[in-house]
Amino acid sequence: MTQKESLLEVTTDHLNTGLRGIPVGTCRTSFVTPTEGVHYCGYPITELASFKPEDIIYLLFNKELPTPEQSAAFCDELAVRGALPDGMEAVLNSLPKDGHPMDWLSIGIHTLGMLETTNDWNEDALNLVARMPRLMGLIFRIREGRTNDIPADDPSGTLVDRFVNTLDLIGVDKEKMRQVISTYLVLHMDHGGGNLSTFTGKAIASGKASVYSSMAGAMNALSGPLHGRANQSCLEFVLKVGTSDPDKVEAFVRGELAAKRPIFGFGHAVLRTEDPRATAQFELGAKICPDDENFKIITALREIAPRVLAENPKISNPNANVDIASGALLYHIGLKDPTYYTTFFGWARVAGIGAQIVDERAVMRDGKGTPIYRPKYIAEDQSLRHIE
Ligand code: AMX
Repeated sequence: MTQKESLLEVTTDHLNTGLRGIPVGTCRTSFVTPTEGVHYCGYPITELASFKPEDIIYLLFNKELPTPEQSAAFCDELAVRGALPDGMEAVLNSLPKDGHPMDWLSIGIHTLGMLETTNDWNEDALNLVARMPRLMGLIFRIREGRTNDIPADDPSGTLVDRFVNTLDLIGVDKEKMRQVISTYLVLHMDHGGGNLSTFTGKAIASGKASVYSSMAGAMNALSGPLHGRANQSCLEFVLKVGTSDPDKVEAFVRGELAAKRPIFGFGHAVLRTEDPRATAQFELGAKICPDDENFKIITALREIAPRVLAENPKISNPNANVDIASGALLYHIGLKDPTYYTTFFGWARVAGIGAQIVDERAVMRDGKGTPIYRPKYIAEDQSLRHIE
């Protein structure tokens, strides 16, 4: 965008709408279209779904996919950055065990910043990316009281390996676990500039709070049931359906709608087709767990719910969204407690939000960065004619 052009005429109708649709900035990492969903740096997500997470993180930070040599060097760089500072475990050990895992994640990230900050945007963002797998694994283990014999971290492993090794669940298929988490991370890393958690993280960073403080705030935003926590609700919904019998599933869907409850895992604010991130997860599920009961339920829902929802002309998109399948896959690999699911979303988003914070702080406006966020609020007792 080189010349001044009007993007939107702001009217009183825009007030108290949560800034919906109001252009406020540019985003270098991703955008969402109604037909192909999210694109990372110009690539539609369908083309990226099978890449390894490290390559997508490289893409988001560098705006180009790495060559094999660059990919190997970046993995080495993450290994060097990956060790958690001393003191982290002691803080996690002191947290209330019944606190929500998202609160643990936020406090964990904040604590990392208190223990060690370089105050360089790019350094801190990449250090945080590299430290997330160990932090995630420790949150699970310490929260669940599995504090004996936690395997030592090996930062030279892949990001996903380091989480799986720290978690060290017995009796699970660790290869499937790696596949599901790897795909999950890639699909969830970024989603444009204006979603609540990304916007919140960038807003906090605009006051020059550290990457860690900004990311902890972003995680708090993500934890809300209308935002990231929808993936927890979605698996709870699937468990409530409880059957893959088509007639019973249809009756269940109609019953929920009659009771004015949402059909979780369907609908989208921007997309007008099935979310390609849902399609990718269905493809993975068909490969690794076609006979899993929850996978059969979501497969039945995918067939039936769009037809039923389409009977309501108000619903702009009756198709499956990203949250329909992720919970069933995480459950299948042995992660049975849905209260943890949003932490995986948060882990993935640390890459996208981190890259966007670096762009806004160190790249935009020829490196000067965007100014501190300061949208205008109109006092209720004043005439609104200022903006008419
Ligand atoms: N079940 C029941 N009602 C639905 C619905 C669904 N799956 N999807 C849309 N609707 C309703 C809306 O609540 C709205 O009703 P209202 O006019 O009475 O307020 C009406 O249909 C029109 O909504 P819309 O313009 O099609 O969508 P939206 O942008 O307002 O909402 C979303 C989008 C995702 C919040 C909504 O589809 C929804 O609540 N889905 C179910 C919950 C869910 O899956 N959340 C995860 C979202 C994950 C993501 O990808 N963002």
